[in-house]
Amino acid sequence: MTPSGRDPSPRHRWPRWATALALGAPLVLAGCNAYPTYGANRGATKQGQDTFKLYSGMMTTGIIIGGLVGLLILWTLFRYRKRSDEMPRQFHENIPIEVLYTAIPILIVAVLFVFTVLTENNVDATVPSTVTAATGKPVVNVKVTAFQWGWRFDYPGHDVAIAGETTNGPGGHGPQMVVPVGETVQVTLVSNDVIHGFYVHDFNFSRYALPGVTNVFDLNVVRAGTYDGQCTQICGLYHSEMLFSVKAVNPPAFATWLAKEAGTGNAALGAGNSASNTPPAATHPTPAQSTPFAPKGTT
Ligand SMILES: [Cu+2]
Repeated sequence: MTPSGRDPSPRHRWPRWATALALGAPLVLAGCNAYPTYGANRGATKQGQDTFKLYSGMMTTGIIIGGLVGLLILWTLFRYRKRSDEMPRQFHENIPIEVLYTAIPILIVAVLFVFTVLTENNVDATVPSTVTAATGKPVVNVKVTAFQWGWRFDYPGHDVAIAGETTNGPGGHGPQMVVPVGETVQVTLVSNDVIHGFYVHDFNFSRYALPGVTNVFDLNVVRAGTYDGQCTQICGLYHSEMLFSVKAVNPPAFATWLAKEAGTGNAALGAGNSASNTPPAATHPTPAQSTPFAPKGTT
């Protein structure tokens, strides 16, 4: 054995279990679909699940790389710690290592970039609204109009509209948009006045509602349930109360609901809702509409 007791070959320095972990962990994670959440929502829509997988994958990659870098730093600290007053070998550069530590980060960023673009394309993809006849897969169209301070959900061709302001509506959570599970819901998002944001936490999804701009996106809800949504752009006095919810039900229940609403001409959401087939009277609350929004404790 040499005086230092070290084997100069680096091949034996990398424990086999570490190699197996570094190479095997991503494969295992990808294979058994066990994406760790890291506190994020798994997504109640196909699009939201795609976003979640990207987030989870990015976090896992970051943790593995961060851990690897930490281990390498520790290893370097111990491996090359000062052992004597003898001057260590002096040299200027190590071209292979420099090429390696430039190429590897570029490769990592490139891979993450590709996954990001693919996910964005999946989330932004919209099926043509004529797809119904072609594939037999229904597309439910909902026109969502944001206004100060509420939401209006129109179901074109069905004579159904739901409009509500701030915290009225089911559970004090604004107007409710009803959609079927397992079908493509195509949302056409517009704003009547200022910039608003259509955001549903459980969908991992947010999109601007811009005056003069029409944003179209698809939602494929995969789990029945009621999901809270809210405006995410500060849009005036009652922005914080500009709530809504999305109720996802099975297709037969949705068809029944749609027929019932079309039959009555009103969206029966319970007392306190300004729900009708006529557009909101004004972009801004009328004096009568404003009453419930009077600042608390001033009456
Ligand atoms: Cu808003």
